Amino acid sequence: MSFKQFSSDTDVIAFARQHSDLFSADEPLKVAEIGDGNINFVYRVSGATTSLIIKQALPYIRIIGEGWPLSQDRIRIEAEALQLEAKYCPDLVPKVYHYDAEQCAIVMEDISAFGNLRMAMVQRQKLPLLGEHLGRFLADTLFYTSDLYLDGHAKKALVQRFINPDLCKISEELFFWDPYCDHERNSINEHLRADAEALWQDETLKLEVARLKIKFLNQAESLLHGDLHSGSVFVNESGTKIIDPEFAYVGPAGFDIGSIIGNYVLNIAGQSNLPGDQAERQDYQQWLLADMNTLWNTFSRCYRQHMQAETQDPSLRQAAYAEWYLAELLADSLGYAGTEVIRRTIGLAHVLDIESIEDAQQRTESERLALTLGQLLIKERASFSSIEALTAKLTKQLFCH
Ligand code: SR1
Ligand code: MG
Repeated sequence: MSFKQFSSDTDVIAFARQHSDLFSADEPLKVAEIGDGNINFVYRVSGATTSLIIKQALPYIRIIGEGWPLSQDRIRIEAEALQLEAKYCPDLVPKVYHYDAEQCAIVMEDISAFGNLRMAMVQRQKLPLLGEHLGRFLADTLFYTSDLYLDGHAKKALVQRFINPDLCKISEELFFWDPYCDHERNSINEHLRADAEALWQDETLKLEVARLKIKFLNQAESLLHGDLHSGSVFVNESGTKIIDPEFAYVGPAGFDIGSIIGNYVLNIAGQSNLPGDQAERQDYQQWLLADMNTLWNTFSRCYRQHMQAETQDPSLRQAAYAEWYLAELLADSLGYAGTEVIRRTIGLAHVLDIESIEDAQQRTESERLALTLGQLLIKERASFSSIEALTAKLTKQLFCH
């Protein structure tokens, strides 16, 4: 059978029954379309005691329609990336039960015991294991897919398997082009217009963004998740699940680390004006800063251990090389964090952390703060000798004026 969009609950149920043995033959099943992302359709199929998720990729972007076509190879890439990530951190990703090339669909584990990290951050939930889990996920997935672990043939085969031009193009434009000019895709709060215009005139900033962009285009360092924002992370008190790697490709490791750090910073900017007690909001900002330290320090400790124990090439196993590599990676990560913050503030796709501030003046203040922090991250990224140096600077920026 050739590709056909699921068009009824019956289609989805038949597909679920065909490709999993979770349900008994006579068990009544229910379907809910739960996709809240921009790109695909996602269904939960539930029986009496168990459930699963089916994700289907159409040949275009869901929120835009047929006017923005998109390769359906993205769903193969997502399935294969999830399977590869599961090899190194099985506890941190949903299980893939079946990938169907013809229907461009994945049948996978339902992670509804976990809630979306963006919502959790808006509600100021402190998650004791978050930074450690994200740090370990990043260290394992980025190390085991790099030249520091793989031999040359295996690495090049990996690059080939994850060529993802349509999805890369979206990031190339939305991160590195649109926010730095008066692009029709941008969505700019009218009160912030002058700030955006000033940013478009900032040649120093644009030069630094160009340096980050060229690495995104040509530095085939590690297999990336490719879209690691807080909407791609699910959490509860005891666990973390990272979903949606359809933007996966072999790119600069700092892009994944920076994307998620950028989402911490976006929430920090939002917390300055989200509803609620000021002391509580400031306490949460401090928790986010401390968890950024935990994330990077967990990442760098695991990555250093992997290099010492598992890198075969003696020239790349030198201790001094590991230190140089991690310092470069911190700078790259902070730069990409800045691009994520800026594109989510004046670009096409915004975030609830700031959008849910109802009062326009207060929302503008948080957006202005986000732009300030984003520019600081990009321009000063190479000046921070540790993550603590950055979070101390952000603390000063937020609390001492
Ligand atoms: C048109 S797609 C906009 C954004 O949604 C995705 O989740 C990616 O972050 C992309 O940049
Ligand atoms: Mg997504």
